[in-house]
Amino acid sequence: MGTVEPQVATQSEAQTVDGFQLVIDALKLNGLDTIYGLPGIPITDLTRRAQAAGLRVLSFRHEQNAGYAASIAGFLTQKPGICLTVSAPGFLNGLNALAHATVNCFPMILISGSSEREIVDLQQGDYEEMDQLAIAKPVAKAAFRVLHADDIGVGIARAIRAAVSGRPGGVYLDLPAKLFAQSIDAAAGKNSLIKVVDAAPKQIPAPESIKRALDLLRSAKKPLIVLGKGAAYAQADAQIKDLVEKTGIPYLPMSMAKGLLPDTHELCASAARSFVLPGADVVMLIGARLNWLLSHGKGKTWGGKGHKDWGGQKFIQIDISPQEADSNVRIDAPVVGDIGSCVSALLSNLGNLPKPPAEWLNAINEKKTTNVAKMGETLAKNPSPMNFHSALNVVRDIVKANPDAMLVNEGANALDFTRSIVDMYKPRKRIDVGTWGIMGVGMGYCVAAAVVTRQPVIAIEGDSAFGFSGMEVETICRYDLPVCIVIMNNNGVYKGTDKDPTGRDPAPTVFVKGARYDKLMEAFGGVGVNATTPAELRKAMEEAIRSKKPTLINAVIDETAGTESGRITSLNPSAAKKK
Ligand code: ADP
Ligand code: TPW
Ligand code: MG
Repeated sequence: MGTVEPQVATQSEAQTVDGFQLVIDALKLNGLDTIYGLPGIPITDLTRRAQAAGLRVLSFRHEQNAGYAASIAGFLTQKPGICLTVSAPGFLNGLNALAHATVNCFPMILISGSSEREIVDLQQGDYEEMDQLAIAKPVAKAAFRVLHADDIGVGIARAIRAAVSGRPGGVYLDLPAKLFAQSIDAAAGKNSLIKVVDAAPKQIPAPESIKRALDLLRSAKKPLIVLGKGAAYAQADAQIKDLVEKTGIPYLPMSMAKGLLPDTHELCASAARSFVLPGADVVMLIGARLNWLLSHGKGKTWGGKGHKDWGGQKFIQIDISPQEADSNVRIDAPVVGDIGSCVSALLSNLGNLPKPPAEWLNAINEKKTTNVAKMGETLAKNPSPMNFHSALNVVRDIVKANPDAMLVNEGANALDFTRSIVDMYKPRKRIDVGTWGIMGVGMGYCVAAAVVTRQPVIAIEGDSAFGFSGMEVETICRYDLPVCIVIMNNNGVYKGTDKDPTGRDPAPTVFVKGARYDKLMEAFGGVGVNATTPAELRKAMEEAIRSKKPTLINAVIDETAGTESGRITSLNPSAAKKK
């Protein structure tokens, strides 16, 4: 603070404003009040002055985690999450998250300081020299560089529009060191800032596309709705609930769409996934892509005989991107627009759409009943050592009792089992590895989830997954966030039983046996608990939620319990359930 105040005073006396201040003012003007980042030349003073100006500046231990935090803040708020890094190495550390944001359609802006253009472009070996703009472009939805202070307003406005309009994504904004120190006339500076009007305009679907979709639904004998994370992002929760309930069509939520309607809803077909996908005749995708997570809309998952075989379904696809349709299989009725507008248009034109035949609904319910009963039996067991099921049975109860809590989830078995066992009750409560199945999002997500929602956060982490961002437990303690991390500790990747056939080293998938991750939390003043039984886990989780203290529970899981889960089919909850 001591260094900040005189600077501000000097500026106002001289009636000038510098680049630092213009960046801060442009962010504030657009309601971007939180920065996830890591300081250093040339952006250290930007972090200090942003904090002094009232922005929330959350400082991380590694830029990748700050970036993941920004990306998920974007998903949760529909405003671009801001990640701020230093040049070359800091920028590169943030780049993974930028790519993640783009791939997952989360709005985010990675702002990185950069070195002297003249030196970088002549490759004369500047401090942290790198042509960052060129490197960011292939993984960003858009990338911009600002060279003059009076263009900062435009640069930030363009970055915001690019991040949130149409299909959201990651945007890179390159701010060279020299820019921050440039001073311009204060009035001209103020005038150069842009408060973005209608950053993500509604996109109304064409009436004929609505008619086409409804005609197809009318012809369906076995209709199915698939809800994706685009539907969760769109915050059209009431319309989506209405659509499902008024049409009576069973729905399948993708991982991050769980809870859009409660997983316990009578029309939720999650527990009959491997029955409804091949069985459906008309499938309406709402904010979900037919990518690998849905087996590309073909093959055995969809009732096709071979890997490339089409199952015969007709598809309706609601998506904001006009290019998404036909990316994997034929889409018979594309509906292009924002989900809120599309679903509203469907609702107001439903007319006398018949309810799905009872035969289809009964068959689904039968499957659900059988599968739920089977799962119930498995969950009720209490083996020693604890396994994924007996531990997740506890998590399931805790989440049920705390439906507003955020659930962060990553790992392989720790992911697949949690997704299929732990029911979600409210929209946008479950955040996870997303489209890439990426490990390392955990602690960054925890920080952003706690900061954005002000709700308790529960993180269910594989021991390997946790390791990618584990140092951020210090960040969680520093900001005293109500985060309860549960490490499903099975001594490694998938399981802890592999051996090096030569006997020389530990196997590549195996970690230190009996590691005590709980001690890591204690090192920074948080609560660490070692839990070897479901009862101990329950007690520790309840206490964490009650106390709101940063807590890490090392849940000791049978090291033989997991399955090799790097396969595509492992993301199918019913496949995971069978094992
Ligand atoms: P999931 O992994 O849950 O299946 P995807 O990430 O594959 O979901 O798909 C999300 C889709 O949602 C993307 O195709 C994206 O274009 C779309 N989308 C995102 N936001 C909106 C919106 N507001 N309106 C319509 N479509 C959207
Ligand atoms: C950035 C590959 C997929 S799942 C996983 C790895 C390394 C870890 C699984 O072990 P974990 O879970 O977390 O202990 P569990 O319960 O099965 O034991 N690097 C990145 N992303 C991915 N997806 C990988 C590697 C991977
Ligand atoms: Mg593990």
